[in-house]
Amino acid sequence: LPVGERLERRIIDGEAKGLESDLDLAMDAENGPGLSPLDIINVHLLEGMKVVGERFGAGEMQLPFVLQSAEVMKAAVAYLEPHMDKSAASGGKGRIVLATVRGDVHDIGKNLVDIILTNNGYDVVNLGIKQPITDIIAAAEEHNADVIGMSGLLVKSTVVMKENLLELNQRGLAGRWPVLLGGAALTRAYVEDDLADLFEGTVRYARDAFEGLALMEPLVK
Ligand code: B1M
Repeated sequence: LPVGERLERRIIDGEAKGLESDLDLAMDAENGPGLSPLDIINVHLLEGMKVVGERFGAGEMQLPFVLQSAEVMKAAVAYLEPHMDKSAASGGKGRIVLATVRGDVHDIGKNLVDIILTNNGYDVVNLGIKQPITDIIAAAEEHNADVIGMSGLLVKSTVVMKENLLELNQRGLAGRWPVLLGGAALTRAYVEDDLADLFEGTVRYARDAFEGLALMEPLVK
């Protein structure tokens, strides 16, 4: 198999042995395809995760195997991270407090958002997973954030995000931080029509980490 497809298979099979040499080869322009770390992630690793999600959703893959796939994905991203272009990573463009919402453990996407924003000059305070809105607000206050970012992959998390926005309304904090939302269970319409209607501040949807990056500048202003 070509190295890109091999990497895809590694995610699907949760096979970490030989991962680093395949990643090296994928980045190698002489002996391999010379892909950028981000292309490796976006084209191959995420394709593998997509298959994992489909199989899991169809009951063809059990949870421990999904966990193994997630571990390989995380190891691959951690290995690629130092190879990424950090020429714009000086910080100072604005600060985002980033969290996976209460009840949700999925953090691969959130951590990609962290990497992309950090490498492009934003300061990211990454609170981790299962974060209640009270902790997110406290961190946004403590770090004087410009933006609050919430990630969540469960359908349940889309409800939690709505509750979080209502909590910001209730505390009179809706105008203080614009909110960026992302995660596979959200839709643009849900965020930009339904949630935007009830939130008294600004809320935006990012389909992926790059859309999140593009939205940061107008949100920080
Ligand atoms: Co879970 N899981 N999982 N899981 N898991 C999903 C989400 C699911 C869709 C799988 C399925 O059924 N097909 C399903 C949810 C169904 C639903 O809610 N209707 C599901 C389920 C059911 C569960 C459990 C409940 C299973 C169980 O226990 N029975 C459980 C949940 C526990 C909990 O949260 N309380 C669970 C657990 C797990 C693992 C621990 C095994 C593992 C997570 C490991 C980890 O993250 N550390 C896992 C995984 C890996 C998945 C799938 C297969 C892959 C998720 C992933 O990492 N994708 C997932 C299937 C799917 O998503 N279709 C699934 C890659 C990642 C890069 O994408 O996070 O979407 P994503 O991020 C994208 C964009 O969404 C965006 O940018 C990223 C790319 O650029 N983005 C943002 C994300 N956040 C953003 C924030 C932003 C901006 C953009 O700004 C703030």
